Amino acid sequence: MTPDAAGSSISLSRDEVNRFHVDGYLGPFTLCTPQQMAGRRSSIEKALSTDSTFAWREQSRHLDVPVVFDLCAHPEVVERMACLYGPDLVLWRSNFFVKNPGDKAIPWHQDRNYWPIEPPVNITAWIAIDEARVENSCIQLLPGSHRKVVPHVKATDDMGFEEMADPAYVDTSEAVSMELKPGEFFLFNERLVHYSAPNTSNHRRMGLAVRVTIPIVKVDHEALFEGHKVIMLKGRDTMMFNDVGNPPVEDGQ
Ligand SMILES: O=C(O)CCC(=O)C(=O)O
Repeated sequence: MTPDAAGSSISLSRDEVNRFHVDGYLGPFTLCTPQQMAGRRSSIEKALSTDSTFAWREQSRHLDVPVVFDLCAHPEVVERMACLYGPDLVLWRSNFFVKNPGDKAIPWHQDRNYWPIEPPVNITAWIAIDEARVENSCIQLLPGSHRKVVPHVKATDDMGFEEMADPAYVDTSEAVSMELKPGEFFLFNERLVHYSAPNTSNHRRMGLAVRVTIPIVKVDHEALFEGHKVIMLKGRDTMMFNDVGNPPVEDGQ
């Protein structure tokens, strides 16, 4: 698939762009129907049961699994990102977040705290592979929290990350639960404070977080993994700061 949907009619209204600036997130949007996502799910599960040639099983599988790359590069995602971050878009990472029944909480955090990119500019599309509801720990977020950088401290043992936003700086009273059907996604900024609760339900919740930046940002490839490369999703690599690779190809092509 050609990721660059030239002439695409997918775009954001001025009101939606303003809302992203005010709230730090936007959505949900539809990438595909739940039935279409069901068709992709078994390929994704198969990929997650095999080792990656690049990193660990759940990270950056867009580099070796075409169905994952196609989700990252989907025009419904890329064209909306372009309305917010401009015409040149660089895919530098993706992560599956698989939350099985009983899995721990992901603490309140800002993504920028953890990332080897400079300056820390990123837009994420979090795509629901499974249904994500409050019961099975959909993402919760704090509208407007992207306006300041929050210090992070060592996380408590009941959390799935090693660091978390300092609770003294986080007011969760206005938290919004981002419930999504399979195939829906939302967009958020690298400073938006977000969280997901322990999965106390009896069903899995899997999502794919697609991390996209712009050419002015230098990615520290070595801090990620050997052989790490970015892939242009749209436009041109105007700065040539990063090692650029190609999308994966289907077996037999
Ligand atoms: O899926 C989750 O539970 C957490 C996701 C997250 O923290 C992220 O996409 O940045």
